[in-house]
Amino acid sequence: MAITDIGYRIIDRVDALGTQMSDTIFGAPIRLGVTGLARSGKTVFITSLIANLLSGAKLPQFAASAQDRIELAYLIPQPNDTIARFDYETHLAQLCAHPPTWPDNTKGISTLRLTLKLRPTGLLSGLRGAFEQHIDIVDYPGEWLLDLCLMDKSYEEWSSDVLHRMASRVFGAEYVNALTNLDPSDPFTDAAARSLAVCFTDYLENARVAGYSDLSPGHFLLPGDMAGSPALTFAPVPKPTGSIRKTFWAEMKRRYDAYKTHVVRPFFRDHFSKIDRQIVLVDLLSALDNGPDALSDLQRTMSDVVRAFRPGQNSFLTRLVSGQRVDKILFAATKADHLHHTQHGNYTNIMRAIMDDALRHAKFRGAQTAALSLASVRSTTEALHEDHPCVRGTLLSNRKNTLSYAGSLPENAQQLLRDISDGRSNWLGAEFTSTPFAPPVDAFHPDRGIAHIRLDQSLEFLLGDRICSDPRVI
Ligand SMILES: Nc1nc2c(ncn2[C@@H]2O[C@H](COP(=O)(O)OP(=O)(O)O)[C@@H](O)[C@H]2O)c(=O)[nH]1
Ligand SMILES: [Mg+2]
Repeated sequence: MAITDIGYRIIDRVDALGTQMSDTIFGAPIRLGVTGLARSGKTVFITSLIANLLSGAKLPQFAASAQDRIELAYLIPQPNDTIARFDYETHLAQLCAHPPTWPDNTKGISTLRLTLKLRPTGLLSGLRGAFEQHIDIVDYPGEWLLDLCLMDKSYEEWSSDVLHRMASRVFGAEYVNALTNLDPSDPFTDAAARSLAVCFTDYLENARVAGYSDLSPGHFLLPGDMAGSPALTFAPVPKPTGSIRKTFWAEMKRRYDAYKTHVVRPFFRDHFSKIDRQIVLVDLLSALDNGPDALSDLQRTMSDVVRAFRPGQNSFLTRLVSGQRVDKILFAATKADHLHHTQHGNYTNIMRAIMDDALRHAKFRGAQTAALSLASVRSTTEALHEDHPCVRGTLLSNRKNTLSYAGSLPENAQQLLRDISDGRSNWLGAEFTSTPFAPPVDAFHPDRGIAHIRLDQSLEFLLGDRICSDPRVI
């Protein structure tokens, strides 16, 4: 069945139910944030979530589905006119192509409104028709959350921190060299600003490739629709000693402040502060594969990410989200289909240990949190090879069907944390690999949706209570 046919089929089903809709009661919309660093699996997660709900697939761990309470799921126009629509149809078409491909990289924020028509429960179930629950899904880069730390930092402090970290990184040499050719007390020129900003963006890209996660300003690598604007054309420069009036440095400072005012603040005010439920996706297996340094960096970044969910720690955020707060946060290690199910428990334990540490550092209280491991699109099958629990799938690199063993994840995650604190460059007595798999052929079935691992359990944690209680009438 073509994707467009699926769309029409859903519209037909909505039309058929149209007459019963008139007495529908609406629950308050649930705003579900989906975030994570680049390549953590946000686009694939949202695509699979929508495909599974629209197709009416059975989701045994999602009570509303297991109890057959979802009469219908459909997409309607989003209420927010100012952000891109999540391009569900194109992403699904890519997964369904022959050969199937993963969705293209996305570089900004997008949203989609999914509506569930639900059969009521409890005392009212015999008296009342179905009610509608809107779910506004908001996909945004986790890197943007890291910009929160800029709100309390002056340009001078930020520049000095960045230049200090850069000095110890080999790939920082090019930027350091570019700075030696520049006198910050010279008058400002646009050409110099642009070339320095490009050089600084290259540095951030190299830092990302090397596995570092301190990549703010978050919009440099993921600019959304602000690419090329002056607010995104600045870079760290040391303060000149003399007067700063009309200097290159002064204009860089002005642009840094403009970035905070016109880029960071609107994101937190217009989008982030409105979220009530949040899933944070983490490509934990890649970090394990890259070694103790990468896992330690991920752990530090996660501490910075969760700070955004604890408004009390930041005066700017406290003012924005007074009264409104995220009340459930799920931390999910993605791509669990790279591992045999016997390892999933250990994978989840590592996710939990990383977050325990991050939450403790943020002195986090308030929202209910949980950790699990999931695969949005299951791309492998399980196999045993010489007593090793393996998975089999098509490698993304050469499209060959291959047996893969990701390594044996330790039962006790503290062992990994010890390797980090001992400053080891490799894991002690362990090795992990996370070779990327291609999506499976015919990943999507019009009635059965997309095979996944624990996507339904994630939905139950994130939405279950709001969907199973009677709606708050608005
Ligand atoms: N095997 C497997 N790979 C996945 C899964 N989800 C994401 N990936 C891989 O991770 C890449 C990045 O996913 P994407 O959703 O685009 O990440 P985003 O940048 O956070 O939106 C994809 O291109 C896939 O290679 C999954 O459930 N299983
Ligand atoms: Mg994406």
